[in-house]
Amino acid sequence: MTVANDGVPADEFETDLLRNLAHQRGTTRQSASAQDIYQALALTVRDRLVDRYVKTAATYYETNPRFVYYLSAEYMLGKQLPQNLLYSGLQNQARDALEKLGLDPAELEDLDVEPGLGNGGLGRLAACILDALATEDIPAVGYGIRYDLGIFKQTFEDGAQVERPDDWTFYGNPWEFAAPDDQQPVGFYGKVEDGKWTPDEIVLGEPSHMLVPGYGTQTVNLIRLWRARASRASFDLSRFGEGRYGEAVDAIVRSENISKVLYPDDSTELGRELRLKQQHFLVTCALRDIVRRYRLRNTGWDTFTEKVTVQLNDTHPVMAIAELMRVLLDEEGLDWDRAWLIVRGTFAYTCHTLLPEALETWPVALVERLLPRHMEIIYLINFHFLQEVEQAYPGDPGKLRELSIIQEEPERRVRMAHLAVVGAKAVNGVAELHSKLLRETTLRPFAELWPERFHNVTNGVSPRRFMLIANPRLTGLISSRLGDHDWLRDLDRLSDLERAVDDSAFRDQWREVKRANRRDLARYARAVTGVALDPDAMADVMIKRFHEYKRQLLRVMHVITLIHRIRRGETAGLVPRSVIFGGKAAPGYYAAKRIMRLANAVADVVNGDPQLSAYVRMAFLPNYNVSGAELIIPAADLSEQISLAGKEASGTSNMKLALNGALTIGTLDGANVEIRDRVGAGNFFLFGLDAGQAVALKQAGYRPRSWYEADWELRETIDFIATIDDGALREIADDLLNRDEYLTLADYRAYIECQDEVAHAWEDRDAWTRMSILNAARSGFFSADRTVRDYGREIWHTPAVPEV
Ligand code: GLG
Repeated sequence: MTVANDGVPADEFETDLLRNLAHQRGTTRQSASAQDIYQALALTVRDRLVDRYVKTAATYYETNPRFVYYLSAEYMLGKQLPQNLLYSGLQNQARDALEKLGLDPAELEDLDVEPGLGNGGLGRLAACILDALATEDIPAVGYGIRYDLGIFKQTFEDGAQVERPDDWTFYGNPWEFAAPDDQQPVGFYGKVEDGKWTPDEIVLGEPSHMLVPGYGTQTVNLIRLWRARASRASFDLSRFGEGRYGEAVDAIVRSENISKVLYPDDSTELGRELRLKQQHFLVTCALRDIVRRYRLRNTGWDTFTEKVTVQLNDTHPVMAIAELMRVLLDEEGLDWDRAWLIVRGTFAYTCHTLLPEALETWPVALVERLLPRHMEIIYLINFHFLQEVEQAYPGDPGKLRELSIIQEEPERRVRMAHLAVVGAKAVNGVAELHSKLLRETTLRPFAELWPERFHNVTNGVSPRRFMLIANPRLTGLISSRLGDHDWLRDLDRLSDLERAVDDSAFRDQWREVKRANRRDLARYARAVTGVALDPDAMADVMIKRFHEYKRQLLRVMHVITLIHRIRRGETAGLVPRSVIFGGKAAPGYYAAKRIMRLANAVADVVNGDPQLSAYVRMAFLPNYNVSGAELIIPAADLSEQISLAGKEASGTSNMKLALNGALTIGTLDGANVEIRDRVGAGNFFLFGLDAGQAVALKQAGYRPRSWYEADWELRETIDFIATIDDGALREIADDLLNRDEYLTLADYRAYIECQDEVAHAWEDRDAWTRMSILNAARSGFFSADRTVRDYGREIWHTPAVPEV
């Protein structure tokens, strides 16, 4: 497809490419490796974006706007090459130039490595938000950690997840600019005397930045990632001289471990300490950079909150509140009240969970040892805060205990979410239901104290990443219908597709696109798993992190139910399905990994038996990541969003799938609620308990075994799990019968019946296509552009700054 281009003729691009090959890679066309060509190509594209960045920076200097600084421990950026080619409008020139040189663009794209600097939804949301900020011309910088090893690579051995390191920069990363001369010192440990901190260990934070272009605009923003470096004196030459090579680099390794891996295993004391070190490292580097940038354009502290707003993506960067206080008090000499006013005017906090166990807390003893001055400051913040609580609720020690930043029992810990709410001007949840439940449950005492501080900003996704890049066929079809492709930055325009629903030729084309996408997916699935999917079967997709609350187990239980029905010959009403799973489990999360093993075992059963595979085939696609999402989502017909209601904050794959015309089968959880409201109840398969019913059932004393006893098909399903192997998977069945924390048994029957409805609906393919089109047409709201506009209006108050 064609998008606005920079008017660079192909031969000019070719000249630049060859020049980069010579000047940057020091090689010639004849002797260049594929990696050389890839790097030269990336640099040629990057050069064009730099030209735009220079103009954006000039505009920002001239207008001195308020900046949004987005602090996140995770970013799942996705491949940069296809995005930057599209955003710079260079893809045609690049393709022509490569073809002239006898090179295959697809092969080069394979060499582009996706920086997997995140775990799941939270990290990908951060990437979508940066994309939208630039597209909306909002001055912004994203801050994060440049982990040497990103999210592990997942493979399966005997059905079990195996993790391997992801050395994503092994051949170098052409998209980043390192700035070793801009290192920032970060202190740890040590002592505090008279309010002055002398750290024992200093690690250097070295920034590098990547460009974040907006789509259909000239704006290019930055993401700045920090890696830990040991100071120069860290190498122990005398030890080395004595042949003690390992010890000679001990200090270097210790310092540099801080940015070695994404989310180090925190099941050990040392792992937890490393994790807290990472958080402090990120916020110290980011704040130093933010203050430096502020001073480039302003003087004094009076205008700081007018020019700076910092969004904290979950609790991971919340130590920034104590760190900015420290900078203002200890380095800048401000008094407490003034410093606090500035801090309170600077930060806003996004909460991404409802699970109380997911709200971070740190042992006071650990914080005291690692960051003694920060601990003092947190105590002081708490002291002032509890005075305010005492005024609001005189003589109510229960309130003090409930709200305090410090948890006393069973161990003294710092509650990071409490620190965040106390130190921020605004707090938001990520979907309507989530924000409501935050106010009513997880953060209720705060919402009662400061109702005005609480907001909702429903998540959104980048239509560029998940439609234009992921699904060029559907994007092309929509553009031909809407007359242009500007809808990619004005997603509400998708509503114009409603009129196309009655056009049978359009419906045929829509179906053909889906089929072609399923064919691509089948080819991929065959290559990586050996499973032959039928491109005409319904692509029934569940892609997300493996977590018990998301209930991948329920999905597998439906497949087991189908196995029994088919074997009994009850095939009336069944339709052929490709059941597709993608997702990783935290390496130490035993229960989630057990569910994966079950899924793989069930896949072997159905794929290995022709009687079964006539109706169900199952592929668990390994190493699900952004690139995997780009392949799976366009092919999907059915989107599985089946978490226990009240557990999923928002979900974002639900939005990506609906935008690409998948119908949702789901509970009233997270953003499912808003998706259903928008696409219409008739175009959404709803089942199961709602959040209130789930809580009530638990309170009434949930006995999963009685559900088992009352439903013979459920019994058959669970008995199958108990006997599928020689015992290990039996634990799943035992757990379901005795505990079933996420009410799987209670929702089983409703889910199975709903899946029967799905199958019935699929039989009328034309009616399904109508519903599919309506899902896309009515999902424009779920653009990340809308999300950042909501943040802008409700929280940041940042006007857009298009280039002057
Ligand atoms: C979370 C939640 C998801 C949410 C995502 C982005 O679990 O429901 O969609 O953040 O807000 N911790 C997460 O990944």
